[in-house]
Amino acid sequence: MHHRHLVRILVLVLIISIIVSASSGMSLGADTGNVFALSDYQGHVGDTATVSLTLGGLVLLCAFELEIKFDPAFLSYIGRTDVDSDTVVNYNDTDSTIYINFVKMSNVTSGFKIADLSFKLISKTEATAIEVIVKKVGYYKDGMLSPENVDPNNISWINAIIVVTAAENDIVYGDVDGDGVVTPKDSMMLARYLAGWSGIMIDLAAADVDMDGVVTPRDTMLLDRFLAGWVGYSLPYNT
Ligand SMILES: [Ca+2]
Ligand SMILES: [Ca+2]
Repeated sequence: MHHRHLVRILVLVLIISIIVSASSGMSLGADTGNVFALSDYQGHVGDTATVSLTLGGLVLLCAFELEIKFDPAFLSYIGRTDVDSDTVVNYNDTDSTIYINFVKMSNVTSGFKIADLSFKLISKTEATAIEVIVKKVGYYKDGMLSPENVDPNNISWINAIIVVTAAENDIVYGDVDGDGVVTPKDSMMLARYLAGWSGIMIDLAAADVDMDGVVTPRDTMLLDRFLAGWVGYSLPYNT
């Protein structure tokens, strides 16, 4: 009886370990192709945003050409700050396009950082994208560059989403949704954000009403007290 119990536990452990290894394999294999990705950023007007351009997925590339486009109404390109020695970065300001060229005599591997690109945040916006466009790719096989062997369906790209909030000295504390006034809607938005609702874009600087650098339920509480007119609760709340 005791022995059978032990066997059952062992079988259970085996099944769990199979599930765990299968799911970790799945997270790696979620993208079976190559992925060019730009990291997201959130900051104030006047800040410098640095986004990393990386290559991930099942990587077998030795050459590629990318175009990176952005909206000059919100961002201005400063330059590249960290770049692989095989990467060439050029910028054309007439069409706000950054041209990335990469050629190496061997294939690069997953998790490869291509370059860091820096932008000045010039105007407030909830979300503006820095778009990656893949023009050409190629990989090395049998000592040959084989651009024709790359299936374009195996290449995907992830744009950066940049959120630009008001300049730091221009923050309306409590104006979580950025419409210029502090209302119960701001409290609702903040509560939803903290509850992890998806698709909630808030002004994190304005939401940090106690200015401790993090947005927490305490900020909601202070905002609610301010909205309810409690004595001594002005925003930002400094104690
Ligand atoms: Ca508001
Ligand atoms: Ca806070």
